[in-house]
Amino acid sequence: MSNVVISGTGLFTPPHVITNAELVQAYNAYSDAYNAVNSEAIDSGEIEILKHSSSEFIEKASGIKQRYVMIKDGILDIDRMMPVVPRRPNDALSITAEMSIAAAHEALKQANKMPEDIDLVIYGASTSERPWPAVAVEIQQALGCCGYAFDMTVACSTGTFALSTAVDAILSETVTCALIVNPEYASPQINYRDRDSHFIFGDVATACIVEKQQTSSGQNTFKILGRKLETHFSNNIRTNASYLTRSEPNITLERFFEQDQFFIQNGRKVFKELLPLICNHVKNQLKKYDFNINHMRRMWLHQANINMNMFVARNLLGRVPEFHEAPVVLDEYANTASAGSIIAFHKYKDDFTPGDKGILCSFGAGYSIGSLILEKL
Ligand code: CO8
Repeated sequence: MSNVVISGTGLFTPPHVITNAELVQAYNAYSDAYNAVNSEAIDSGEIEILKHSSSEFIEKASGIKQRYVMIKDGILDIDRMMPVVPRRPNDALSITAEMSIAAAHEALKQANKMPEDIDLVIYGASTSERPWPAVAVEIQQALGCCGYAFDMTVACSTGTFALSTAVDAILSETVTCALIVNPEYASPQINYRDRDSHFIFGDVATACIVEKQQTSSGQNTFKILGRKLETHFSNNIRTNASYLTRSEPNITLERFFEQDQFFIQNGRKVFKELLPLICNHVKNQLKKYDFNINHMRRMWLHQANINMNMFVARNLLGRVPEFHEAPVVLDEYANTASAGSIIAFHKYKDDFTPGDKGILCSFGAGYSIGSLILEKL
């Protein structure tokens, strides 16, 4: 067991809300217009008619009621269906750096730390605003942190994998205090013309401070008792968005708007294949540290789908969970990829008393699963 702690967390919630009803209204207007323009091809069976989306389906199938977005302009415009994100000059702060810094301020305050106390910044997200210079280095400079910084991605598990990476750096004495930010600027990566996925993601940023127990002076500190990371290759959650797209033969502008340039998943298969992996992962981890699920007051689970979370919690507990045992934030935030389990931890940890334990667990594309057993000090 390590003597490394999470001494602060922070959350940045974007300014705009899009409800299911708004999103469905835009999608349905788009599909009606598409079907009208393509009526002949639809009648001849050349292309398929686009069916309507529905708020009832979205809430029942996913648990999502709304999502936050950084920029709402353009998303509901059926001629665009993409946020209007102005290009920023090179000397302006990146949008995901801005989101990260807002979350970082809250985490630093909670941990009772100054930016100059930080000597590692990890920017972990499912998508990258640009590969270089790393956004983490930009955040390091903007905040005035020391040491070094880098970007990493493990899709939805980036939050837990980044926490674990920070623990390794601290245990190896390379750094003394790490800031991990998980800015998920998902809204420009969603195909709002795709009925199966137009509702899934929202924007958010989270932040965590990780350091040794000896250096921590925050009032809401959690010791990291154990870590377990796991990956298995699967094409069931995928994107082909890549710098290689523009070098494809006969490239056209339309190619950049094909479904594989966004997010593709076989949701049913993900359920079937990932759920047993997650349950075994957590059971094995608890066993390794001589715990069982009854030692855990709470599960801060990845927030992709309510039915998935209820399945995991029910399987582990052997009964239907109470809300406080596996709190849900995806109704308000939607799927926020790597930030989801960290939002749940941030919002639902203040009632813990010293000695209370919980498990922070993320899962998603890869497949990837990451979990940390935490104890309130
Ligand atoms: N409105 C009405 N009906 C719909 C809609 C809609 N919007 N969409 C689909 N339907 C229909 C389907 O066509 C289907 O109809 P039919 O039975 O006639 O064929 C019916 O509803 C049932 O469809 P599904 O079987 O697809 O429905 P599910 O119950 O499986 O629910 C979900 C769909 C909600 C998508 C569900 O499968 C799910 O949430 N799976 C999530 C699994 C998961 O955890 N994925 C992780 C993804 S996140 C991740 O790893 C990070 C990736 C990087 C993120 C990058 C940021 C963008």
